[in-house]
Amino acid sequence: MVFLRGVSVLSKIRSRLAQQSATLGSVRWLQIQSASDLDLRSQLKDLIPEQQERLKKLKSEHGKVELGKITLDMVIGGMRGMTGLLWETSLLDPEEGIRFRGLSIPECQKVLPAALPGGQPLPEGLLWLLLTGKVPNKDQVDSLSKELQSRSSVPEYVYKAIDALPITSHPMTQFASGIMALQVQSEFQKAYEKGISKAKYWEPTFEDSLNLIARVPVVAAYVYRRIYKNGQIIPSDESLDYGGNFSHMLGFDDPKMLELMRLYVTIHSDHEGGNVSAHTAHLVASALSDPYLSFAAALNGLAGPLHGLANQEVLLWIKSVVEECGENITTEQLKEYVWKTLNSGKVVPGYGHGVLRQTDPRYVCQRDFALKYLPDDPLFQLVSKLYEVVPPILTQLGKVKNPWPNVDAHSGVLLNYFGLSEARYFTVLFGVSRSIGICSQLIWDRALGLPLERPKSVTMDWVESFCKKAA
Ligand code: NMX
Ligand code: MLT
Repeated sequence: MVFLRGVSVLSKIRSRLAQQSATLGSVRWLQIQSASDLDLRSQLKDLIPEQQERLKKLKSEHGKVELGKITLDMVIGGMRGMTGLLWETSLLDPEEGIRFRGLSIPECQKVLPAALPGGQPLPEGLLWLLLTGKVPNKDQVDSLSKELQSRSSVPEYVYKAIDALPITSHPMTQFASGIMALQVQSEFQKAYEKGISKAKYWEPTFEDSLNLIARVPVVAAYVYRRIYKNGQIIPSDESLDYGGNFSHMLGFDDPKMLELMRLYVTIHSDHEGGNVSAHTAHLVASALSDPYLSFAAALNGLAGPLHGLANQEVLLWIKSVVEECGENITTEQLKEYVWKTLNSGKVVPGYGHGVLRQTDPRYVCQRDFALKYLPDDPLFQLVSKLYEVVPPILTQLGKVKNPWPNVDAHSGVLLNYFGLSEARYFTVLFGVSRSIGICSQLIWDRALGLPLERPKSVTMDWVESFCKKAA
């Protein structure tokens, strides 16, 4: 029954999304562009002054408007529900999930250019959308694909830096170290050392960001092949798009896996600004650390099990269920297994969220993908069974604010089906995807002149005396 409730939640979300897509044409900024505007940088150059003016006006006209109340619960509760950041590229609604520049995932699947007719969106298209707020046409996306290809060369010392680590180091450690080594080529750092004016900060940030986005899949594929495929590196295929080529460099050429990678990168790219990785990047970049330094810091947050590492934890946990109880596990056995996990003081990975209060639409679109391409896969069936079993148990605990699955509950079984079965590697895929959202916003951070982030902290003594006075 709970599963049916889940399904009815899915269909509610779908019908709401369908309604919203009907109103798509009325979204003010949404424009399908003409084929002549192929240069992303010059598009941004045109957009920046108008957005700077917009922010200036907001500050001068509404700077003192209160956006909410700050309670002690918020201060000691991880700032949940506290509005504290400007993040232009996406916005998360607790009930309906993420919107990229106003577009939901199904809307992106509908309007963003694809590699195949009716196929999954190309991540380059999403990058264009996040940066400009405009839906690109196929020519623009192809041109951006080529531009990223042309920026994708990785210096030899990056591989050497990774090779200096034991092969047993966690893939995220190797990946983040590779990103730090890429920093040697930062254009922002060079420009700052030469004394660049504030008004131009966004330009080397743009260069670093595009270079970084272009190079992360190459570094990530190197880490994968180094650890799991005896260091046999697969060269890039320049005829392929960003997501397709990433899958190819990892060693997976099944056209369905290429489609999965395009979907995967698109949906993991951005999740507004408060999540640990995005917020970390924004904070570090606010000190004018360049995009490489900021993104490497973000990756270290993503590597935590309550954030991006949950995708690793989910597949390992699912495999431990199968190992202990077999693939044909009954609902009763599965319930017992979930309770065993909870009673040993662990969380059920892939369930719950800091903001979402419904099934994550990123879970929904991955489920749709599985229903289309791998409906009979035993691990997919187990994931579906978990959707039936876990939410009522978490609800029964009485403290979990969102008992529904998040993005990580589904990604592992899809990758595993196509042969990418090394769970410890999964968070690197999340990291590659997140470079797109984070770097897009970092360009806007510098274009809008956002300041150093420095919230106030207090001690318990301070709180006690404040509360005494307030009583
Ligand atoms: N299993 C068991 N307990 C849970 C779960 C879960 N899946 N989710 C929340 N809780 C507990 C949580 O640990 C806390 O317990 P306590 O008061 O004893 O510390 C209580 O419920 C209240 O937590 P919430 O307010 O519901 O959740 P919060 O916003 O603090 O945390 C997560 C959100 C995502 C960290 C939490 O739901 C979780 O640990 N989930 C499992 C890990 C996971 O899937 N993370 C991936 C999130 C998505 N991503 O990619 O980043
Ligand atoms: C994310 O994609 O960053 C996660 O869902 C976590 C979050 O939004 O807090």
